[in-house]
Formats: sequence, C-alpha cells, structure tokens
Amino acid sequence: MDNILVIGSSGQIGSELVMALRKIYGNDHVFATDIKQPTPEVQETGPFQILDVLDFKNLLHFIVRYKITQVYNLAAVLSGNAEKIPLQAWDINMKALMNTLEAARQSDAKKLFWPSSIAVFGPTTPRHNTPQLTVMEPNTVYGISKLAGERWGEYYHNRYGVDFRSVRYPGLISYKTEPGGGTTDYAVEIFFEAIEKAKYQCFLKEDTALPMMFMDDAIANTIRLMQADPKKLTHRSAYNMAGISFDPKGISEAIRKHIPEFEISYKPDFRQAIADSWPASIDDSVAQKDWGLTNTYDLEKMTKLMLEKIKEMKG
Ligand code: AKB
Repeated sequence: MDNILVIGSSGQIGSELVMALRKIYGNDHVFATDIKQPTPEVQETGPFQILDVLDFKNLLHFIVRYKITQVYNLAAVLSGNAEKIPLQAWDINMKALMNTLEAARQSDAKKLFWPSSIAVFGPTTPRHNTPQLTVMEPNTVYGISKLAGERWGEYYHNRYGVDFRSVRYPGLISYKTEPGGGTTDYAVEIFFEAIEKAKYQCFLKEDTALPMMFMDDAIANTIRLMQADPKKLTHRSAYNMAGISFDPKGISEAIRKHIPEFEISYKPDFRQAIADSWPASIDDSVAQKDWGLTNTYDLEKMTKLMLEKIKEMKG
C-alpha cells in the first residue's frame, strides 16, 4: 500500500492534486503538507500538517514516521516572483528539491515527482513546437533553477536509483486556487476579472502566445506519469507537456463569446520579457508515446467551464 506525501498542498496544483490522489489511494494515505493553511476541502478529507520542506530533519522524520513511499514536491517560487528576489528564489527552489532528493535516497520514499516548467527553455530555443531535446539556455532565475533541478533529478536517478519523474508544465489554468507569482497567471486572472468587472488589463502583449493546460488535464497527466511503467520512461529529466497554445487576444475573444461586453487592454510589465523568452508552443509527442500523455480541453471547452465554475463560486 502506497503512502503519499504532497509538499506544497495548499498551492494551485497541490490543492487539486491532493483531492485527486485521495480518490485513488484513499484519504488516509495521502498526507498534505505546506507552510500555508490548506483549502477547506483538503483539511476536511484527510491528514494535513504544517511542514517546511527546507527543514531536512523534519522532512525525513515525517517520511519515516508515516512510512511514505511516494513524494510530490510542488514547493516553488514562480517566475515573476523569482525575478524580484533572485538569490532567495534560487535558494528556496534548489533546497526544496535537494532535500526531497536526499530524503528519497535515504528512505523508502523512492518515487518522487517534481515539476519542471516550460521556463527551462530560453531565447535561443526554437520557439514553435519546441522539441523534447533542444537548446536550453534559460535567462530567468526560475528557468535556471528548473533546468538545474532537471539535471539533479536525472543524476539522482542514475546514481542512486531514485525514481525521479517530472514534466515541464505549461501555464496551468484553474478556478479553485489562484496561482501566485507566475508569468502565465494572466490566463487565470482574466477569467475572474471578466466575471467581476467585465474588463481586464493584461500584463502581456496581445500576441504573446504561450503553452497552457487546464488543471484537470495537468493533474490526470501528472498521476498518469507517476503510475507509468518505469521501463517505458525514456527520459528521467522532465517531459515536455504541451496542452493548448493561445495568446491574450485569443483568450479574450473566447471569453467575449460568453460575455460580449468584456474588454481587454494591454500594459506589458517586466513579465513580458520572461514570456518572450519562452516557447509559444511545445511538442509533447515523446510523453504521448512513453506514458500516454493526453489533453482533453481546448480553449473553447476550458473557457466555458472556467466561466461557469467561477460564476458558481461567486454565487
Ligand atoms: C510561471 O508562469 O512561472 C509558471 C510556469 C510556466 O512554470 N506558471
């Protein structure tokens, strides 16, 4: 029987991943942890504990005490925030990863998921349909930490047999918990503001296309990768994950089909340069072939659901 530890369970991915894992593995077998309070759903359905992944002794103690066999480590400072505090962001992102890699090496929690990002690519990477293996020269703090993390994950796999698995997440779109400090956050904010104010001022230019994915697909694919036969995994750094590709103009037109009076304006800030260094679209055929990555939401389907759910939530 697997016991699963989710680190960063109060964040945008963690709060939904915990619920999906509890459905599969049972409430009592999925331990949610974070330095922030959880969502009511996470709190009410199973174990939650405050745990700082930067504290190695406590982390290892937790893993041994609760006989953890799998870890999902989602703790990270995202791209926009990392540019404001470069050295701290580097320390936090790297230490959080290294602590879980070391804990995996020293315990039975050998299976480790850690999210990489499209931020591992940079301005010299082919921008369209970016291949799995290509030039990688990220020029953001977050991207540099993600690329270094991928290399460390593969190293711990090859050297110590840690069952490290990772994907390069595109921007993730969800309505339950808002993201914090990323460059793709606009694609979540826009839905909330469309409903609340029927207008949105975007911090990226209208034609800045980026790869994105609806959270349900991201969660299903993450669990699919973790359940995949290890013999089928040809990459132990991180797999490209494409989802759908759109720009602010495209998403605003999709919203206008439901809210005709919706207006968008553009005021690019420092995050424009980050977005400009990232791919506009990604090729994830290797992940499709190795472990069956699938995407079920297109822009229209996602827009309709996001607007319905946010309206419901706002009552
Ligand atoms: C960010 O914008 O920083 C993240 C990411 C693409 O990794 N959403």
